[in-house]
Amino acid sequence: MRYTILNILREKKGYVSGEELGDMLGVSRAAIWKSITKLKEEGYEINSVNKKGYCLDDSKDILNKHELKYDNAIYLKETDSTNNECKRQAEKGCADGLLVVSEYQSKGKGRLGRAWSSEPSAGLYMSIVLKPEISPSEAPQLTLIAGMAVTKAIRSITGLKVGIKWPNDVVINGKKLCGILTEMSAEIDRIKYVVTGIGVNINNSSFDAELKNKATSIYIETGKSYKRSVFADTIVNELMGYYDIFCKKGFSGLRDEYNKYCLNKGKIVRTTGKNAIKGKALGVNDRGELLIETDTSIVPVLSGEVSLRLENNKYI
Ligand code: BTX
Repeated sequence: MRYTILNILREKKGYVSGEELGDMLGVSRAAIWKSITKLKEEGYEINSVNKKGYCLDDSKDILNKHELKYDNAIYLKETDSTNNECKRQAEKGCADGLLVVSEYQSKGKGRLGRAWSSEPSAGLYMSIVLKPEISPSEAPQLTLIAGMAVTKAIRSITGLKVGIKWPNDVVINGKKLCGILTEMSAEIDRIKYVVTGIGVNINNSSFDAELKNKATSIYIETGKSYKRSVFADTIVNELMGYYDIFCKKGFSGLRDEYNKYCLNKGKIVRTTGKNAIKGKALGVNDRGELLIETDTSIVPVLSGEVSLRLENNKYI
């Protein structure tokens, strides 16, 4: 009942008396008061004024299952990692497209064993289980489409001109706003499931010393607070739209759009590790590999780390 009351307060946008709410729902004023108390405990800001009733301050960023429009979702107050939770759900046989969103991750994971800093209630931490009929070698392409979904969502909600640093960092002004981690469970030629995890810094007002030169948030870039639920829904919508095209046409159907968002394109990049190469990035090919033009040839880089040289000669 409390979410029906919430919806009424949201629609009315002003004070609604306990009596009016009680009449609408066929319950006592005391029952309304109880539900309002519950909503307040969940973090909703509801002003109560004698003789006027209740009024919702709808500007607060509250994340819970009710705030998400996407149906197939699990919301958790806390988990070790939403990727881990998705894997547990996938092992139990969950449906394609299950989304797990959490307020906080105690062991948020980055790639290659790195950690993802997950400030409670500030960032968006979510993962989705996908079961595409593709070969394991094509799975990294899902990371690319997740990057496109986040980029498109952030651009449409905030107007910020964010872009993708291949393969999967969504960045602005040389700082990381979002990281994506794709993990899979597969047999030799068949994927059982893929988990794509997305972490977006939304309302973080600062980062610790270790991160402050390389991380940023939507709040830091715009000076405005946003509702994480709006990002969650918009990103999932965009992702499912791209996923549909991907399942029908493969990554080649999305390559040109990815290249529009890809910040590496046309820039000098260098790969890291053994046999590192340096050259001009030409964008990605139909398999999502980054093509790097060196002095002698064009080399497709399958995955891994690529540093991107910015105008100020710094690499990110
Ligand atoms: P990555 O390995 O590319 O990036 C991790 C690196 O980024 C860290 O070593 C650190 O330098 C930096 N970093 C850590 N936290 C942050 C942050 N909040 N903002 C910016 N930079 C940061 C990227 O890995 C993949 C991250 C995926 C995170 C999501 S959250 C939901 C899901 N669950 C989970 O455990 N991981 C994914």
